[in-house]
Amino acid sequence: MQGIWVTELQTPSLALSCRVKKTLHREKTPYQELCIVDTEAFGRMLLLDDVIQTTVKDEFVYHEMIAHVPLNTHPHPQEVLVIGGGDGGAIREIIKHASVTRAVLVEIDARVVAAAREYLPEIACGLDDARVEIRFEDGIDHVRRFESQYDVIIVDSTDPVGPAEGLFTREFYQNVFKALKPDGLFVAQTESPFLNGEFIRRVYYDIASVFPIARIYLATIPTYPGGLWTFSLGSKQYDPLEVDPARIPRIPTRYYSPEMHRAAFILPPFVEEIIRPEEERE
Ligand code: SPD
Repeated sequence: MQGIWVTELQTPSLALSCRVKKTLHREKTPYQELCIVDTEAFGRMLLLDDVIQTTVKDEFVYHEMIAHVPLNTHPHPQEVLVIGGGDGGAIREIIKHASVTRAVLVEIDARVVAAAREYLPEIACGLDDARVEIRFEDGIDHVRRFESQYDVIIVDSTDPVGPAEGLFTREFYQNVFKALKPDGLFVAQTESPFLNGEFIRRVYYDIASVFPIARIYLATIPTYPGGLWTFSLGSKQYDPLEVDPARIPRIPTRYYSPEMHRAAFILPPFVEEIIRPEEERE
């Protein structure tokens, strides 16, 4: 192999490597190692602690699916909270919704936002919208402090290791429930069904123990481990499966559509198996 390559060790025996055209930025923040490289295959790429977070070429899939599925499940989302998501991609999608009056971004690491503004402007471009408030604080503490505040909460976190671990606990979901209005809902990124089946099962049942409606949906994200990614949704009232496609506003997107909204919840049998109740398992 020639030249410089960036490698994410996705498991101890599996890696994804991309040839690097240029390293644009590297720093150790108070929270993590932050790196932005320009790759031949996926364009500019943000890595945190050597884990790919987003790339200019495939970020639209993740950001559209983490934002529009919950926002179009709620009939009139106004106040939206994003936990993590310092690159701004989820915010860019949220502010496409005319009903949204306030989008709060709670990101623990100010350096992620600064680097995204400088090197990933096509992703961070919504951060200066007048409806957006950015707070550099811990998302776990933030939801503890609020009651009946948000219509939608989006957990756009790193993998469930280190500081993000607390975003995948039953206690956190109970605080998210409390911070949501009586008809609110939340979604979180929840890893690869090929590599993290037991984790997805545990999260699904924790969400189902707190919210009356729990669902899982999928999207194809080539730079994430396994290439197929899950999102887990907990809702107090609205079921994403009951959304009328005719009611979904046509907003400019490249992966999400009213048809994809429904299709994303159709799970292949091996993913159904991950969340099948214990007594129905073979
Ligand atoms: N394996 C990496 C998962 C990262 C998910 N969050 C990415 C943040 C993009 N806004």
